[in-house]
Amino acid sequence: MSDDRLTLYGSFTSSSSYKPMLYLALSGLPFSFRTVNLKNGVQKQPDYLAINRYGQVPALRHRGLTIVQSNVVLDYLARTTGHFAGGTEQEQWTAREWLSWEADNITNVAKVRHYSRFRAVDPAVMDYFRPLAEAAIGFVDRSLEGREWLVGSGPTIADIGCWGRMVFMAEGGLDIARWPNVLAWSERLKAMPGFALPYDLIPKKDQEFPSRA
Ligand SMILES: N[C@@H](CCC(=O)N[C@@H](CS)C(=O)NCC(=O)O)C(=O)O
Repeated sequence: MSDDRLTLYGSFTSSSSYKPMLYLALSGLPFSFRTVNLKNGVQKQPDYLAINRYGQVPALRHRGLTIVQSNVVLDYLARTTGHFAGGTEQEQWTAREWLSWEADNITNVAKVRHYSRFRAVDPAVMDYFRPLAEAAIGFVDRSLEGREWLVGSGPTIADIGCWGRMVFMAEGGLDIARWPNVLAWSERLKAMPGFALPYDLIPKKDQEFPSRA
């Protein structure tokens, strides 16, 4: 396989994997998908740890480079393939700023979903994380007041990163209808060519994705 071809490692249940998958789907770029079975612990096995020392998905390989951490992968893809980077230099920095913010905050949405779906925790743990998740979604909702996208006048990696990590919110009992601006923004994303939700987009097996020209 050519070194120039993008290869993404991920899992179909993972919001972190969904973020770069969605980027690639919206960009229509060709890429190879390699599934990492989280249930079987493949992410902690030596072969995969050699790719991602944190033992997590996603990971991207391209031109001899290995890029991990979903937001760094988004930044890398925007820089190298030129989509969704933001128009002005200020917008490009603001988009990256959102990614850093989301890693601190929207991650609470992913935690609430994780504890609801995959691992039962003491109710006190949920009592701690749920308000943090709601506050993060609320912040995005207020930021979208009177605007279509988080940064500038078009979609950027900020939208893909923030939406991508909150996409499973309903599995955590967080009803998107409570946040009308977030709901409208999600509908705008859904209207973009190539858009799909995670269970429709991320395969359970290795797959080659052709260019969507
Ligand atoms: N900060 C990381 C988080 C990655 C992450 O939490 N990945 C999860 C799936 S969404 C994972 O691999 N979990 C399996 C594990 O930790 O063993 C990123 O954004 O890439």
